[in-house]
Amino acid sequence: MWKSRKIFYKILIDNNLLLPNKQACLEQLTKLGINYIAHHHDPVPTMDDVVKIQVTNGTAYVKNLLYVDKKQNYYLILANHTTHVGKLFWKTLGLSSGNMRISKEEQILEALKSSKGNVNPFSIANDSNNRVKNIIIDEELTKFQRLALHPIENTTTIEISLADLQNKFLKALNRQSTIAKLTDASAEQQLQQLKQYQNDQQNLQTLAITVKKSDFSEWYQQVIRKAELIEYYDVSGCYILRPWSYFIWEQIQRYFDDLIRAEEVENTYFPMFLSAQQLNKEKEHVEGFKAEVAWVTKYGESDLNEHLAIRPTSETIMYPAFAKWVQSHRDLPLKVNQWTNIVRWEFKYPTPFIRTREFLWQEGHTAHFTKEEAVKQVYTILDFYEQVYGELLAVPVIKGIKTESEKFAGGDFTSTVETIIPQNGRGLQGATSHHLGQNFSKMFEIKFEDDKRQKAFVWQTSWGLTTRSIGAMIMFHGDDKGLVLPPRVAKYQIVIIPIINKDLDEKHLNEKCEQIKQILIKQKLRVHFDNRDNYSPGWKFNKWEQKGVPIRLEIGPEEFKNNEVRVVQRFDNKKYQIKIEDLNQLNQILDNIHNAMFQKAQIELKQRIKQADNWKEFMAQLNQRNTILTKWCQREECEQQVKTKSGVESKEKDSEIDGQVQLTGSAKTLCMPLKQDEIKEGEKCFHCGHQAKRYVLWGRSY
Ligand code: 87F
Repeated sequence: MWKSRKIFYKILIDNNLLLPNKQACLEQLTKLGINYIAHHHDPVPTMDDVVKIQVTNGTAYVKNLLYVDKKQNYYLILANHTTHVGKLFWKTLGLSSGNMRISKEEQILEALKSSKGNVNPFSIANDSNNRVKNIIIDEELTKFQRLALHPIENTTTIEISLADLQNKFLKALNRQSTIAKLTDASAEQQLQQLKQYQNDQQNLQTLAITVKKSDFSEWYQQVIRKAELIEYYDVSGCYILRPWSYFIWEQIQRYFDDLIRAEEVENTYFPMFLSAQQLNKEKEHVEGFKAEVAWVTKYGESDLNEHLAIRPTSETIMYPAFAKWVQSHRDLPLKVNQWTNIVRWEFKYPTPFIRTREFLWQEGHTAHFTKEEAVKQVYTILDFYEQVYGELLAVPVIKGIKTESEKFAGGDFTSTVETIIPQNGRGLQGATSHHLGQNFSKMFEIKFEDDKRQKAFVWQTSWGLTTRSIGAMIMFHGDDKGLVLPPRVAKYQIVIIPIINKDLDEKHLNEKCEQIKQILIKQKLRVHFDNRDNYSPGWKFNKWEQKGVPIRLEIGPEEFKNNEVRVVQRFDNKKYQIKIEDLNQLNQILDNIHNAMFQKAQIELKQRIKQADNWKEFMAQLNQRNTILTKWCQREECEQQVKTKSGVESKEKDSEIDGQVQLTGSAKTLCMPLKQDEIKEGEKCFHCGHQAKRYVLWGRSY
């Protein structure tokens, strides 16, 4: 490829061509008044590469074929990429197919001054010796609005109309073109080809995930798209949540909302804009985050007098109102929550769900009479978060406290639920609940008169859970075949798939399926009957497996006859029959599936937590993709040193050990787990040898 491109350019310069390169070509099109849409990309030497370029609906991908006969006359054929170019059409043009050969690299160079992979109708302009006798255009192409073609070089694709190509471009060159039917096929064969083509398209869309889960980041990218959770979007770091994933979020909302409602938390909505002055009110906490704040600076064509920040969190939006609402101790506790979107303009590599510039969350903010009440609130919410992860998403978490350097700077302490992604051993913060002390209440003057008519500041908490939780669930439970949904968040918990057979009347089978569906709906199960007749049962099995539906019910001739269904469980592929009258077991079966998924996940999580008593053991475990629980002195200086040293030493490591690519990057503290053994006098910090105070969990993190 490289070699031929070099020759290509050399000749272009030597011969002083009419259209030496794509710039000249595009300029020429503009001069001729031809409108086009351009896409720039890496070279696309083959048709397989070409069809990956996204073009507008109604645009055909064009195969460009240069033929040559025995007398060295050339013919350029433009065919729709799906057309099978036959032999018979040559005769209709008064030519003999026996004389025609597809031209070789040197011949392409000679006629069009072009290389293989760079044949296109625009290079006709460079055929100064009139070697190309005719340009033959596939009749199929007349059915499209535009054609996708390369302007001389295959690093750009333009979409232009056939009419412009013929009547403006080729006409200006005084070149003849002929529209012809290129395929030899009979009408019936053509229909067959069309069906095959449609089938292929179908398969293309649902093609299995091409990598195993062990190729983790590629696997994740494929799962989120093929399971129809995410659609990509033009703004970097922002993604479309499709119904299949938004439903999961709705389940999380419903579950958590019920929990906090019982705690007498009230839902509210505060505006998403805030002024610079508002944002800077509590300087200390904003300082570290400033770079991530997104601003609105214009309206229409005019500059906004006062730029507006888009909420990255709502402390400084809410607390001025809190100051108005709290007058006496009778106004306490004040407990509000809101479900909103949040914008944080991060520059780390985005990952759908896990790290995105806009995301969805709930943020809760409470104000209390006493410190004890506030602390209690912090832990109640932390338990709720543990329940969301465990009871809904079947993801185990570790409850803990952040170290001083990892806590939210605006608060007194930060509690957290952390999980560990088994595939790469990375820690992932699942949600957080802060004890804010009186820091904000003093700043914002949220105060009241206590029983003795003394002024007192309130004690506050704030807490948040985001759509990141969905990412953790996908990573934990997905497998080589795709997504595996825990039953409580699955939009469809059960799909019914009829297996049509010539011995079975389709109408009766469908009625049976519909009947079963109604039985299950009465049990409050979320069930879908896939009665599409243009897809085979096998195709449907794959599709719903990829989308992670917990249970599929198959009903074929055997099941129909015996009045039963075949149950196939997604997460462990277990298969068995149940009688129709026993369908009420399905609720219990789904619960069992949830529990089994959670248990499996718990084991996987535990396997990623190792202990270490010294630096050597620590680094060895880190390089085995584990998190490490160590005794620690709780000194910030020591924490910093571990972070820096582990980063340096992992970078120096070979990139491959035991055939596995090693993760590099420094380890930080994930949390000090709430549940931990007591540390005795004389026990030492694993790193610096000072008296240890607590156990802390270290790991690379998301
Ligand atoms: C990004 C930009 C500006 C996090 C930010 O955790 C400010 C911030 O304050 C910021 N990123 N934070 C901390 C958020 C604290 C707290 N807020 C309520 C939560 C839970 C919900």
